[in-house]
Amino acid sequence: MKVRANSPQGTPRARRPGPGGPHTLLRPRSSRPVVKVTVLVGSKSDLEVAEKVRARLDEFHVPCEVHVASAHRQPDKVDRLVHDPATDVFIAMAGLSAALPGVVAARTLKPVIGVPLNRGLGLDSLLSVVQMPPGIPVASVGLDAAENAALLATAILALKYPELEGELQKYRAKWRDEPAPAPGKSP
Ligand code: RP5
Repeated sequence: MKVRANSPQGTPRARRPGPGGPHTLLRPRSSRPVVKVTVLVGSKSDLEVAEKVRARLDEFHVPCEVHVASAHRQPDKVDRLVHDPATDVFIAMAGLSAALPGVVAARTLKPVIGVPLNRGLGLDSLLSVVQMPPGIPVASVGLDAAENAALLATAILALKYPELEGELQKYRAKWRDEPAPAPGKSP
């Protein structure tokens, strides 16, 4: 079967938004939201960073769900969430030994963005996420880097939903006029 460029699983490339306004294709048709990005965090104590991801994705009108699901303490829950067919991109964040991004990546072929959280040494979670063994990749961003995780997820989604390119362009244009914040801080 011939697969068109930018058409995952051979589905036709998403059209530009119609009269319904921006991101028609990202809007749910039924009452149940269509999830595009699923964020998993290892603990309730990680929710603050996850909410920053949600806030950025909300600005881009990208549907997002956040779940607490520890790789060590709730492996069955992680498994259930990873097999949700509505998710296009996963963002997994955890501190300390931070197994969650790798565990999610081991169970799906979809892109997984890992966010190491600055909880113990900092280096512990960073290396746990970055140093994945060959064959099971995780796209790691920096410590607590919620903003970059959301932007990377949006860039991946833009391959399937081209209307998101406009959001990313607007975002970049804003950066040209504003000074960069300190590392790990959202603008
Ligand atoms: C990790 O251990 C979590 O991701 C969290 O960052 C850290 C501490 O967890 P709690 O003791 O707050 O549950 O698994």
